[in-house]
Amino acid sequence: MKAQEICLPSENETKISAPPPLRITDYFIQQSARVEQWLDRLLPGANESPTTIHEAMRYSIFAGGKRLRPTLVIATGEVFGAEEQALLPAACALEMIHTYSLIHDDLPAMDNDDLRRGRPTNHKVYGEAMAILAGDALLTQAFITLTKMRGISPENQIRVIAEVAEAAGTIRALIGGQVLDIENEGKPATAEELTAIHRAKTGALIRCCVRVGAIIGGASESELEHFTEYAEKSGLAFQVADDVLDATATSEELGKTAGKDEAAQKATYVSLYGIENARQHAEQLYQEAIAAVRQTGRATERLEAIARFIVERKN
Ligand code: GRG
Repeated sequence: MKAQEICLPSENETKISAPPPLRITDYFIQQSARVEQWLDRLLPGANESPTTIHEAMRYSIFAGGKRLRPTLVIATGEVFGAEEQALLPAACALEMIHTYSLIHDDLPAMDNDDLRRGRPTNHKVYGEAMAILAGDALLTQAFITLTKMRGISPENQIRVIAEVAEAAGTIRALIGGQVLDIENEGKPATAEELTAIHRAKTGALIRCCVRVGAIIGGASESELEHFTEYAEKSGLAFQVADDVLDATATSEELGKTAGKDEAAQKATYVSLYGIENARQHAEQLYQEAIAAVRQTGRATERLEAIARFIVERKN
């Protein structure tokens, strides 16, 4: 309900004050706790043999993190009143894939990083071989997890599995984006090339989260298009904000090494546009994202607040 539509109660009516709307940071805290409970149940226990791999998987997944991707699945599903028993396994599967990509991204053969989510990276603790396997195992566990969805039709479950597999793959997707990123290292990139890399490397998974939430909720094809546009704009805004943070925040604030882009002479939105223009670009993407989702006529305030969070976040 919009503010101007709220009717004041007459004097003899009992005043029942509505609970204040949940602040988006509180919503993230709530959903993170919920996701972590489910992750704990969905992952093999740390005492399960062979214990080293299960410890390594759990080390990175329970190291913190904003839980943006699972929160997007849940918030989108909630727009349609989707079932928890379907939404939460999907949300956890996407967090497992995201965490696998972070473990592999930090490896010496990739970004060679020592710090992630405020802790030593997986390979620093468990060694390179175990970190590779922990990433592989999280990716595999994600698909096991998707078979555990309940309260969803078999057709929609298969659609969800296909969406996730494609987003983690090579064509305009996670691995493909990483390949483009590696091949463009040390070369100047145009805005179009940079956008193509980020649409794939970062954007595909974010897009997938929103689409999966909408599919589980039973969105119509036209609704799915609007939600997809929201997700694509938000995904790019996420990456622009990430480039700004890499240039402006400290490693302590980020929980990962700051200033890496400039040190590696990487093409970023900041190197292309400068910090202020990059911020404005993120703001414009945010406006486009919320305009897209509002076209559904659904109650999308929470998704709009998440898009705002994406551009204003501090880590
Ligand atoms: C190596 C075969 C193989 C596949 C992996 C490494 C990889 C493919 C893709 C890289 C994906 C990647 C690391 C993209 C960067 C996206 C990004 C800015 C991630 C950080 O996300 P946040 O800020 O992290 O949401 P938290 O820790 O909060 O979850």
